[in-house]
Amino acid sequence: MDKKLKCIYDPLEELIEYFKNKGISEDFVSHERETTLSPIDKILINQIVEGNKTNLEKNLTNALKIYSPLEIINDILLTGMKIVGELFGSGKMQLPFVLQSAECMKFAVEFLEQFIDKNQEPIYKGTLILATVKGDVHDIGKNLVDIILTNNGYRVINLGIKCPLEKMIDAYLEYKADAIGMSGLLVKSTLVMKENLEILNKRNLSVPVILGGAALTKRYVESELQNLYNGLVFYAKDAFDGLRYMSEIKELNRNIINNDYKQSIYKKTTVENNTYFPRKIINSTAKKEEIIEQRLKVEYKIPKPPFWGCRILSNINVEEIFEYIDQKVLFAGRWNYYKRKDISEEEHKNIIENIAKPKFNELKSFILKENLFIPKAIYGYYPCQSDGDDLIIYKPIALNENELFSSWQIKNSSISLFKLHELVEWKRIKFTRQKSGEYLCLSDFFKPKNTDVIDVIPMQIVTIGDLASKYAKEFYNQNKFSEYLYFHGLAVEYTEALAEYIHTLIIKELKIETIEKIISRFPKKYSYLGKRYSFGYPSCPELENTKILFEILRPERIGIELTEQFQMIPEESTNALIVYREDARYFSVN
Ligand code: B1M
Repeated sequence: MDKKLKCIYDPLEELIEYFKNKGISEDFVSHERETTLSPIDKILINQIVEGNKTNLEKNLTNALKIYSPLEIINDILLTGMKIVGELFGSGKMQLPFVLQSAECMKFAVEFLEQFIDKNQEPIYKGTLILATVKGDVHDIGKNLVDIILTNNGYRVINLGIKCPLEKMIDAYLEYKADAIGMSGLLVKSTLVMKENLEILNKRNLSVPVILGGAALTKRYVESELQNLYNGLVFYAKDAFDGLRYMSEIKELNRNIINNDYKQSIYKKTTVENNTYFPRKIINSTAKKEEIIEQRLKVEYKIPKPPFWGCRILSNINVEEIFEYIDQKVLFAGRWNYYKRKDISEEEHKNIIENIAKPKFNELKSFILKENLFIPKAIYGYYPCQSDGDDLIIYKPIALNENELFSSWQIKNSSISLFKLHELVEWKRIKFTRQKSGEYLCLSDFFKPKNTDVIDVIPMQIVTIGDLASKYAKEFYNQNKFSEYLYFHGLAVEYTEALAEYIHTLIIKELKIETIEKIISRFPKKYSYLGKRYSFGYPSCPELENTKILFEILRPERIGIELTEQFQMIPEESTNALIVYREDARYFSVN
């Protein structure tokens, strides 16, 4: 496994070169620090900041002639990590390199451990119990927090994913921890976090709690959750926020807990406004029914699907899907190479060309060689009509249950579009309607029940298999933190790309009128026509509807399972409904 995980290209070296050319490398150890540091201190600090393991053991052995192992860790190496934090905070260093420094720190600490007196208790800056909450399987956010805190001198008890509160409380009491960190990406997880805080109240526990994850907002945590919780609760937007709060909590433990201190913490941060405003505000005097009625009257042509029912695709060209990856999202969003304010367009372009793209190509070759992504999909076309906020999915009367899960073979018929009398209601998807503005609801984009015209809804579900998650985890377990981030980021964007590929296939197969025009504008991505809506996203937040999609497509056949909390296993899987109409657009119902 070790050999497989080795990556030939080292973007860190590129960045160090790049920073060196800008004179930043020499500046890692500031003048103020420099006066109190010996040459070996400086060498080690620089190695941590640069994430450079070359000769590290030799240099640590030299340092051991002067210092004890704990002095090296606490006074020298942690100074390096502090500088890393400062560089990250000021936007001068990006996440993959922070992780490379953490890797170097971990390596150094593991080397020094053999020289630490076994009877000597390790000294930690503090202890955090960390877990992804009950029902949520997201791992990477929590693991990044673990990496950053552990390598900054904290003890982290990582309890894993889907963690019940009782387990966190037991660990909190056992380790006499300073705080509990709860992570979760799902909207549902924010409710679990709330429930957890209520239970902590009932148990008379007022342990400081740090919360993190995409569905949380600062406002929700610092107003609603703080109002109900007897202890302190903090919102951490990233791992370094978690680090900062741990240090504040430790400080707090040293002070008497009083409101002044608590307020001083909150004053430091401004509350974001995450309110959603509908794109188009319609005359508020217009009645809801009129607005919806108008929308339903829009004339449009219903495309003919090439088949009804579904098809399984198991032989997808693995390499072709890489073409569909949105590299901007991958590089900026997943790998953190976004355009920082302090660098020019030119410099950012250099980073993308010389660091991000070569890393992409290297990982791509590695993944293809080792067959790590196995893309599979089920997609299909179904007759449907809307009924208020619901979408009715029909099945042909002529077919029995077993015949529904492949492309439909209907005897004595050359069906292009169905007639209502040939169908019977099969499933019903309940959507949510906006409560104001345009009163939009996804069902409005399909022909209504009273028209007798049968519409078509394409559906899809894709997965890249479970090897990707296993490999990502392997990088993490082997302390290859930056590779973990790169690999995980690429795997999730590849999953998105696969969904995009199937979406495009559907648009092509439906031969929607304007496709030629769209193709000429976007040689690779034509999915701007029609929209892909995934359950759990703002236009259709009802994650539980995934169950209906499973009943229609039966994705167990390509290895996808659904958990009780409507999460798909393998993690790198995603599903969607396609609305083919040109006027389809994304909106939020909340
Ligand atoms: Co999707 N997804 N996704 N997804 N996805 C989310 C999570 C979502 C929030 C997007 C959205 O609505 N805007 C949404 C969930 C909302 C909900 O619950 N309803 C969502 C959805 C709906 C879905 C699907 C259900 C869509 C569908 O198919 N119907 C589906 C489910 C997949 C499944 O069941 N297996 C799905 C699929 C996917 C992909 C496969 C394409 C892909 C991978 C998913 C995966 O990794 N399991 C994916 C991705 C990439 C995302 C987003 C865009 C990014 C997630 C990520 O990897 N973040 C995400 C939206 C978003 O986050 N903006 C989204 C990187 C990670 C490092 O960040 O975990 O936030 P994060 O951790 C950060 C901080 O939050 C903080 O520090 C960390 C490091 O800096 N932090 C803490 C976190 N915990 C902390 C604890 C602390 C301190 C700090 O304590 C001390």
